[in-house]
Amino acid sequence: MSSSLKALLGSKTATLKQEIEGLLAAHGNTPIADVTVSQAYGGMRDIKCMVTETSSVDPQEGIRYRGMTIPEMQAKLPKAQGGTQPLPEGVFWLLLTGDVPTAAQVAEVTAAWRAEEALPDHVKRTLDALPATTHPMTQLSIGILAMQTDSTFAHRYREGMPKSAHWDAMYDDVVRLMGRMPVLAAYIYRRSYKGGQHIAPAADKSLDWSANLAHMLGFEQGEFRELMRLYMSIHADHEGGNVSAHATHLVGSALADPYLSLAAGMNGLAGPLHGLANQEVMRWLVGVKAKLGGGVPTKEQLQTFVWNTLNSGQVIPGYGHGVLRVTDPRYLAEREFALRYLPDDENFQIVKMLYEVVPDILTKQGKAKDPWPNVDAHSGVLLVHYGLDEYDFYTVLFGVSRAMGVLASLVLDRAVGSPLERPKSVTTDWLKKKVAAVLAT
Ligand code: NMX
Ligand code: MLT
Repeated sequence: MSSSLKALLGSKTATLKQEIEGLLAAHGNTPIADVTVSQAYGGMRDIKCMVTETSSVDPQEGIRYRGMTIPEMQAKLPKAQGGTQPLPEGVFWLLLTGDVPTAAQVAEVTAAWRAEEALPDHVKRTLDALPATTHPMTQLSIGILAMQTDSTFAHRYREGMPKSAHWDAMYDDVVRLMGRMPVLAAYIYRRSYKGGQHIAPAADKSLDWSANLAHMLGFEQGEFRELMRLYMSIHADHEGGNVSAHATHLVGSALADPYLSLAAGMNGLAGPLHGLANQEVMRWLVGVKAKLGGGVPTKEQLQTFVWNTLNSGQVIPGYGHGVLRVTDPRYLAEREFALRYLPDDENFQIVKMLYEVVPDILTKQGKAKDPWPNVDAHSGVLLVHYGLDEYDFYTVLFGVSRAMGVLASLVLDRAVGSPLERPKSVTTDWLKKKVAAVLAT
């Protein structure tokens, strides 16, 4: 499978590999971090011990894809005709190469992905064997694994491909996976919620990837297409340490093919502290409305409800973050979309009011290090506005987008020959002895 993106990638990663080899040869023993006992027990927070090229998250500023903020991407990446949001195909190009693609290059990615959009029959049969009530994220993971029969990487590995060819095989798998992810997602949506009445991909092959996803889900509004372009662009990547990226990278480090690796990442995304928070936010918000008699509650009512949630030992979904210490810029991009297209939406009024109420309360409670909203606090209300109100499906959309970032990183991992990931674990006994030894010196 050749393309100008693949050719560009080949030359860029050769240079990157050389840079890494030079850095390792000259400074391989230079320390970059110390590890405390709290970090060893505390989810390894803040330890700088892995490398991810595609994006980075600054606690005070939020995400940058290859150095670009979301507003910069919205300004600089190619868009659909008449649209204002970046095309995710361009985001993928940016993540992989660090370059802003031209419209023609983005069209090339659209064509390559859309050429791969047929879901094999055995994948459909596998999904159809599951109860329609199976959680959509479980179906997504099973569907990805069922597609593994087609893995070029696994096939070529068995045939003895050299290490230098790993990235090439990985790239081919990733193109196919990216082409199929929206079809798989739409298949899950229509079988779970629309009686199995499936919608074929758009006959117009030049229709962009997100608009085609909207079409296969059953939503033809132009605004919903724009929402999908925004949604797919901003959920794609959040540096390497988040659960879905880290899990994908870790499993891939054993040279598991991208189907096996991505399924692992998606299983992590399905946790309520990670991507599943987007469905939990909507459930919680609807619970607020129901308990308070419907409509938009008063600020005082909301404050009481938030405290009741905290006092009953639950988290406020959509608030807090492992890295961020400010409002997530992805939340702000969603808010901007809402202010433009659905300013009077009732749920949006509540989301806005929560933004005024929750940070204060979390700060007063004094536990959460970050009292501000993350991306999941806002995405659900946008989807509900256009009629996509099956909350359990929301994390699948997150997953389709996240596939771009984690798979781009997987290609880069294989291109630079990243080794098996295998950190050292210690026991509590070892830690006690270590602390005693440190105190004695
Ligand atoms: N509501 C109530 N308590 C919270 C919240 C929150 N939104 N956020 C953090 N805390 C608590 C947390 O549970 C912990 O309590 P304890 O000591 O009793 O275990 C304490 O504050 C310290 O946690 P942090 O160090 O601030 O947060 P951590 O890095 O461990 O976790 C999250 C980050 C995102 C898991 C956490 O903020 C959370 O549970 N948020 C709600 C779920 C959510 O929105 N997840 C989506 C994240 C974004 N994504 O898409 O993945
Ligand atoms: C993500 O997008 O992966 C989340 O914000 C979680 C994280 O970065 O830890």
